[in-house]
Amino acid sequence: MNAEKLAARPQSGIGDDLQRHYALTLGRDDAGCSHHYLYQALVLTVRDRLVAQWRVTRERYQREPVKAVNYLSLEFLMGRSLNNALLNLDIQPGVREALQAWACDLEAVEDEELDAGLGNGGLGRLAACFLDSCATMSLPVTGYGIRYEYGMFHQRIENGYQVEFPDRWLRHGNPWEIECPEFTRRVLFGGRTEFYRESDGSQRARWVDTHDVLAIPYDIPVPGYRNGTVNTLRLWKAEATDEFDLEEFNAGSYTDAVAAKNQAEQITMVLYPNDASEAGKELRLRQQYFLASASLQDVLQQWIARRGNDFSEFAAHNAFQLNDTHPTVAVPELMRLLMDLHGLDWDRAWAITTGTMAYTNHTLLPEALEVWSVSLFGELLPRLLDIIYEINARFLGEVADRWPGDIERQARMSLIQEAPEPVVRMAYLGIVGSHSVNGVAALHTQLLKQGLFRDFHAFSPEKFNNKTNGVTPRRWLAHCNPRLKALLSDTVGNAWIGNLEQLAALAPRAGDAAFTERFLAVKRDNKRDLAELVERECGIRFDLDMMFDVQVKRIHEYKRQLLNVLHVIHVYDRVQRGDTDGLHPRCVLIGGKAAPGYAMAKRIIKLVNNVATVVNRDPRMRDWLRIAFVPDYRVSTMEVICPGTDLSEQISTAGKEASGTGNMKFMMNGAVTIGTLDGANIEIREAVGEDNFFLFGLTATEVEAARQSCDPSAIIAGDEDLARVVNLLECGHFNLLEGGIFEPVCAALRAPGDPWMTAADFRSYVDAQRRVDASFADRRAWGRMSVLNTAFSGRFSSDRTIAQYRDEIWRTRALPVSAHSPGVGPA
Ligand code: B1H
Repeated sequence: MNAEKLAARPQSGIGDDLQRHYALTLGRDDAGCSHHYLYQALVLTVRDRLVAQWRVTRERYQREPVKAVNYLSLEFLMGRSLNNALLNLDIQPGVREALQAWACDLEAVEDEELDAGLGNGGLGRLAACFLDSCATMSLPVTGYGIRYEYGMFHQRIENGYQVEFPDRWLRHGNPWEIECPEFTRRVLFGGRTEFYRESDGSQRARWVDTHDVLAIPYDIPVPGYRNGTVNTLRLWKAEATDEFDLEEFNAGSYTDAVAAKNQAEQITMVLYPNDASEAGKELRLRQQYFLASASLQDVLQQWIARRGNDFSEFAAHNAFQLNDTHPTVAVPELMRLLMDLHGLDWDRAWAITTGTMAYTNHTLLPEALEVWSVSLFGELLPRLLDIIYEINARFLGEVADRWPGDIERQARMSLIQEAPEPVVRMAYLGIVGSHSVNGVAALHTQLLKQGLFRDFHAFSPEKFNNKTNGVTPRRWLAHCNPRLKALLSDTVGNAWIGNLEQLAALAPRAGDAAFTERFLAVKRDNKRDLAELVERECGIRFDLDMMFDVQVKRIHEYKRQLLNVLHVIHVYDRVQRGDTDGLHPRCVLIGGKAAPGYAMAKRIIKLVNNVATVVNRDPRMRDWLRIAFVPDYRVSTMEVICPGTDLSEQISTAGKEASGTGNMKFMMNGAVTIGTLDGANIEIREAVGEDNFFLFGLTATEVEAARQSCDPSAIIAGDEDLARVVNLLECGHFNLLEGGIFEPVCAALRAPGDPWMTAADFRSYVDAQRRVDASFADRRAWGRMSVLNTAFSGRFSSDRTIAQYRDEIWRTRALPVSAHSPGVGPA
């Protein structure tokens, strides 16, 4: 049947489909409703509808020669998909009605869904928001990633410490995915390069004696917002080849054969849980190459199926966006595929590679800058190492032409760093192999150009551009905050869901007392939901009249959860001393996961929990201060947290947070920010106006200048409040029965030249918090600020970000599915 007809065919009713899937597909008896099976049956019901539109979308893309984009990422932090699909397909009312027959409410069924936690934090969630925007804007964009058996670990808190548990998210199967074994690809590892002469005399290379692994794709539908488009997220699973087994088998050992199978399948077993730091493990490099190679082969095969072996127009019709350096091994891999398998010469292959690749940088932190030891690289991917050497030789030749005799510059810019041991610099490979290099917020891009990538900027300034991050307003407003959604749509109509800039029409209402009261009433109801979550998860009661002050994100020293805790201790100290003048009661919520190997981050979690124990059980604090650490922070908990937050803590050391995206989610939902001039905070403050943002702290330039000479102990001695706080910490007030456990934290705080400048920013932070207290006490003033934050959050929609990628990097255009409205978002 033709796809349009299939999609347009009158569907049987949702209720009937639900019954059918429950009873027949899943084979369950009707007696009593099981939320678990009902969830499965509902997903299948929704998926049937998506599958039909999916095919229409694919055929639409194939009909027109528009450039297709492939977003390569080791992480896609999708969270839950059911509610999002219902919202985008506009079938929520029908589903609610159908569920009445089962005497079940939709929320209970939705709660059955486990988060797809295939990412660490901002970088992975950004990829997920981008997919949503691309589908909503009808752009031909495919996500390529890894189908990890185990996603981000689950965090429990035991005796105040983080304990990690594996995330077996596929335990009950994944009803969203469709396995496509017919598109299996073969990925090569190990072996060696063999050079030979072609019959025409040309020299060629092939990669031989390899150990191969199969890549099986699993496709997940990505629906656009009410536009008939369904894009694809293709995730690869590793499987052993049959020969792999046979080899070992013939050597005589059945058990060795099975073990070898395991080794191949290890590749997609687990997500590396490091946010902003590189472990340098061989398995990680295997994952990276596995993704890059399978995805590139997939795109090339699709091209060949339609165009044959003529690649002259390939770059005009394909683009690859590299999400950080993690997939940049795609650069030499595309060269290899084009030269060794498809017979192109170097220059033609290089033009195609640089013409299709674009690299996004997400961090300036030195510990996150990926390098791979040349020896490991050469063993695992020998043919790629040859190609990298050749890329480097040609590139350094060009550098030498531009700056004759400047040997130092050549050493600085080399893709290979020689000392202390030779390593491949993946970021440089990304830059040299791409036509576009972008940062993720204005300040970040500027710092890249004048710092980390300075030489490369001097060499090819035209490559560098900024794309400030954004988040999808479908999930982060329409779905997660139905009360505010209703109020906004009631006030400015509902077109904001596809064009967030329209929220600016709210601004004139910020001064309208009746409107701000309604806005604050929504906030209060959302605070009730959040308080329920906190009570359920932490056993701590949050009082709705108190300010909800929230910091949720990965735990990292540069994000300065410690500074937040110092402020909490300061408030505790003030209340104890009866110094409550101008103080406003607060409930402080902190949440986030620490990388399992990051001892300091784990100790900071312990500190938050110990401070919480002392504060929450002190009856004098009751009316002033509560603090909770929410365990297992993830996408689905943020969906409850950001609508119920009053104050958003974005307090990283200036120059360290590339962008941040939680800051944008809070802003959309009407939280006011206290923050430094870092990442996208700067643009948030610009958008909302400086009067509606609580600014504190050193600037990035000041941090750079002051760091070396920074003497925290002198600062502590010179600030009475800070001295008292540090004394409470150092005298063991929060660890009376656990001697010395916070010594590393105290030592870091006092370390001369502390790179995080915690002590240096304390005074400024505490002063800003005093201003927050004063504003919060003035209900009208706070309501106004809160409304304006939502009103001016339009530019932080990922639709705006994607429109910029589309026009300035990808140079592609929308292919809206007919009979539906054209793609939304800024033109
Ligand atoms: C960001 C990472 C990251 N930057 C290495 N870098 C990883 C680095 O597994 N690894 O090896 C994983 C993640 N993540 C974040 O990206 C930035 O810190 C945020 O500021 C930014 O908002 C986000 C999205 O651009």
